[in-house]
This record gives sequence, structure tokens and C-alpha cells, in this order.
Amino acid sequence: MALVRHDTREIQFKIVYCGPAGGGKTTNLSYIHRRLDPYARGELVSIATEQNRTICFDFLSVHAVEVAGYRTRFQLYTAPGQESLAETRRTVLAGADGIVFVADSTQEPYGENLSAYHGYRDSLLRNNVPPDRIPVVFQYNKRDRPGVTRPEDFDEAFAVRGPSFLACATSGYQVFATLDHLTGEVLRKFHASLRAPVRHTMKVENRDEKLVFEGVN
Ligand SMILES: Nc1nc2c(ncn2[C@@H]2O[C@H](COP(=O)(O)OP(=O)(O)OP(=O)(O)O)[C@@H](O)[C@H]2O)c(=O)[nH]1
Ligand SMILES: [Mg+2]
Repeated sequence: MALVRHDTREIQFKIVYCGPAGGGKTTNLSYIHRRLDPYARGELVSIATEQNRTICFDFLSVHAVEVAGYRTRFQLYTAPGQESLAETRRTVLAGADGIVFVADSTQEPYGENLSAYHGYRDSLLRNNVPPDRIPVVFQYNKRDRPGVTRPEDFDEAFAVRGPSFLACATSGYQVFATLDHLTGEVLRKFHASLRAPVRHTMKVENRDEKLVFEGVN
């Protein structure tokens, strides 16, 4: 749920990256952190084991342009993918405004990918949030690997209605495109709730790939 702070004139949105363990959620956030100028983001906080498996969450705050005189900030989290961490996942998902679902293209669609899909939806339900009310974008990651799952098979398994993104998080391919799409959906939903018109585009500038929103009114 968007947090509007009238004292600091700031609107915060929470985005949670979900998906199977080892699918590339942390790698998405690391890339975003690496490519954004420090003025446009905070530090990347990761709570992980020595093997870099997320045991609690990763967190990165990203600044965007003003909306109606308010600064906007996207708080990016990853929820841990490991099966045993369902309770932690539910806590991380509390108050989410949008979901990036990172599927592992080296795995078949109906195994761990599908159980991770049901896992995040169950967690939302247990937080009393109908999963279909929250904007979600699907990213099929690790497309650089051989013998990957066909996108159509993922689309069918997850009953995807909107666009899905074929990505390689290690090189950054489609990482910002995925986030751009979701933040657009989140802002549109927020403005619809205010009943105000909005035109949104997120511009990836030059090679620095700064996160900038344009034309939001
Ligand atoms: N080849 C390839 N490897 C990737 C890609 N994205 C991530 N990886 C690798 O996959 C492994 C797991 O990535 P993570 O980002 O830690 O996965 P995660 O989803 O955060 O996993 P959990 O924290 O356990 O839920 C790492 O060794 C990454 O370098 C990709 O696009 N291509
Ligand atoms: Mg991780």
C-alpha cells in the first residue's frame, strides 16, 4: 500500500521481487544498484548466507521524479525463494504495491517455478490481500543459458495476461525494462485511486540508465 507522507512530501511504493530460489532476484537488485547514480538510489542491503542465498531480504531504495509536488520513492525488496522461508516471505510481502516474479528459465515451468508462483500468492492471501489486486510483471530470467523453457510454456503455467520479459540479470538485459513496466502499472493504479489522470514513462537515460519518470502529472 503506497505510503503518503505529507510531512516530508513523499510517496513511497513497495515492490517485491518473488520467484524460485536461485532464479536471479538478488542479481536484479545488484544490477539496478550498480547502474544507478548514487544520488538516485540508496545502499543495497542484503541479508544472506555466505553462499549468497537470501535468508531474509535484499533492500534497495530508488528515487523517481516528483508527482504533484511529492517526491516518489520505490522501495525494492527481494523475498527469499527457499521453501523453508515461507513465513519470512509473507512478512516481506506485507504492504507490497507491486510484484516482479522472476522465473528461472533453466528449470521446467511446472516444478519450483510454479510452486514459487503459488507461494507468493498464498502469502498475499494470508496477509488478507487478493493477489489479483496487485500489479505483477513476469520476468523469465537466465535466457543466456542453453535449453531454456519456452516463454509460451511459462505464460501458460502462470496464466499471464500482460507482457512478460525475457531477461539476463547477470548482464542486465531487460532488468530495467521489467522494473519500468511494473512501476508504470503501480503509478497508474495509484493515480486511478486518486481519480487523477496520469501519463507515465520511465526514461532510461544514456548508458547510465538513470531512473527518471517523465510527464507524470
Ligand atoms: N547464467 C545466468 N546466471 C544468472 C542469471 N541471473 C542470476 N544468475 C545466477 O544465478 C545464481 C542465483 O542468483 P540469485 O540472484 O542469488 O538468486 P535469488 O533469486 O536471489 O535466490 P534466493 O535468494 O536463494 O531466493 C547466481 O549464481 C547468479 O549469478 C542469468 O541471467 N544468467
Ligand atoms: Mg537472493
